[in-house]
Amino acid sequence: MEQAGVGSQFLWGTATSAHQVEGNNRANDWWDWEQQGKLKEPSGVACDHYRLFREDIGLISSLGQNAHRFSLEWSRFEPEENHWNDEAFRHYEEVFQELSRRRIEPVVTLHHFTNPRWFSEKGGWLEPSCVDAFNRYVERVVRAYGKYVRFWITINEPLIYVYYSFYAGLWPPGRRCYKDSLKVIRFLVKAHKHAYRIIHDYYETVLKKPVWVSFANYMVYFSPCRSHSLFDRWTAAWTSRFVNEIFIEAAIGSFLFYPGIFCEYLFQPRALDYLAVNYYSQDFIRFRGLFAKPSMGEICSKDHHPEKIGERNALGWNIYPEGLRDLIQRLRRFRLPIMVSENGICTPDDEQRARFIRDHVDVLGCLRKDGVPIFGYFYWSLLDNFEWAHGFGPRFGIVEVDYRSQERRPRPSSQVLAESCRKLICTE
Ligand code: IFM
Repeated sequence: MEQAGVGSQFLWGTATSAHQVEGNNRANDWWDWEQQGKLKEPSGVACDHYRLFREDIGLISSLGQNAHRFSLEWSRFEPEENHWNDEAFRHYEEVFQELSRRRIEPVVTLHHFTNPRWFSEKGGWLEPSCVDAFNRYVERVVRAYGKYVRFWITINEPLIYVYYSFYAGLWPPGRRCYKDSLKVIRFLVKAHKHAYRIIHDYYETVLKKPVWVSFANYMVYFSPCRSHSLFDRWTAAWTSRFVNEIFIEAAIGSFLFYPGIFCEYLFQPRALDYLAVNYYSQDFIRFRGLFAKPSMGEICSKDHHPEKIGERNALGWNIYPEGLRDLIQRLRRFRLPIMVSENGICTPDDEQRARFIRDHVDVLGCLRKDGVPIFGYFYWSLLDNFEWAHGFGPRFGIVEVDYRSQERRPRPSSQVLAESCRKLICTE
């Protein structure tokens, strides 16, 4: 089955990001933040994946996966402004070669929450020069690795990044400012659009082969806290539109939704070739007041009726596979192929993980039968890893990591992932 122009093979596997698995990413802003004691534990050597990448790729291959999503660490390529590190270029070249030797399709993220220290010290994503700085790096790595890559993800979860780093102040640079948050969203949209153009120009003029570019969109299924309340329902719908679709609308230039804030994107050329969806959970929304700041709704922390909530993961997020169905159905209006670029659960109970995978992949099976062009599924994550401010506590991996010995032990759910994805492919 040709999947809406992206090739015939359904891509499935696992996702990781550099800072969470590689270890010793000393030249980025997260490293500094950790050294300042802002978190309960620092990333340190993490999963030592920078050194153990061959074994880990071997593991991916032995688990039958045909694709792998990972990120390049900008601060390794450019540890000082305009100083490019050959060792980093050689390292990732070896990663791409190993993936290619094992016939594993790479899906490559260019920005996954971390920035080089020098970039942050210059003002980071609040400084207008950020767009050029980011795109200098994009240009270099696209030239270096374009021959290996068909699917790029420019920025991972832009709104999550903005929320934690510029609004809630929990991630570097620790800002708590609504205005700054809007400013950063603008720069991220701009950076994405420039990166999109750079990638397409290079593939069109030099590589002369097709390429697909997107960003990874974090999506939450928002339900009204009190289902009988019109206000809660309306607020949940509004929140969903803002959180789940604002960046997509900006990227495709159809921004009719927030005139005055982002109408500058209206009628700009489309800068999106597929939709990359990161989906984990459901949240309940309660109306606070029409003029409440920063928003008229808030996430309701109240306990809801157990039937309404179902299971939770180890961080207390509500698990709701049906939410994935609804969110993807809504995305159909964009008429773009869809990849689930992250979906996962942190839990000490691997049977719960197996159930989670089955339930979510089943939803994709039904959607595909309905003709929705879903062409990939990536479980988060290959390995247990550094879960940002939560440290190493939450275990997301289908492969268990012993952080003392760096031993890897595939969990039974890794087989469930393989079975579920194969079933999905076979029942076409
Ligand atoms: O670990 C993160 C990842 O970096 C981005 N998406 C959500 C994951 C789980 O919280």
